[in-house]
Amino acid sequence: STSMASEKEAALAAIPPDSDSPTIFDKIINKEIPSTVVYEDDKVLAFRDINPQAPVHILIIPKVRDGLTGISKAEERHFDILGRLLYTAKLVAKQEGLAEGYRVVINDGPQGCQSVYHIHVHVIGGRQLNWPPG
Ligand code: D5M
Repeated sequence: STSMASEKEAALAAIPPDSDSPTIFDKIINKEIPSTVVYEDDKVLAFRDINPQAPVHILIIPKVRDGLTGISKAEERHFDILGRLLYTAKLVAKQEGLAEGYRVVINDGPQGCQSVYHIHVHVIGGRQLNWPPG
């Protein structure tokens, strides 16, 4: 998709799955489809968003979803991975040279415009961002 409107349409069309339905991010993790990886360790993967909303737009995901389809499904067992995802946002932002600032976003559910039900942290920057978001 190529516009904010179509992102929203995709989000509204996406059916929130049960916690074991695979998503396209499994194929990215397994390198079955290509992505531009900018950071990887044993627990998380960071890659460029296919539909960037700014000069830098990176997604950070856990390699094992463990029921974390979205932030609304977080449980105490996810404390460590949630911390890693946010810490990786900082690492990636620094690596991308976003010294003047950036935004870290987690969309949740249809009204939050979530379209992929494998939790992901967006790091968006490289231009002046606006507030409030749409
Ligand atoms: O964000 C889901 C994001 O995932 C959205 O910005 C597009 C991105 N996306 C979808 N498929 C791909 C592939 N194959 N590579 C890279 N990025 C992708 P959400 O917060 O759920 O709206």
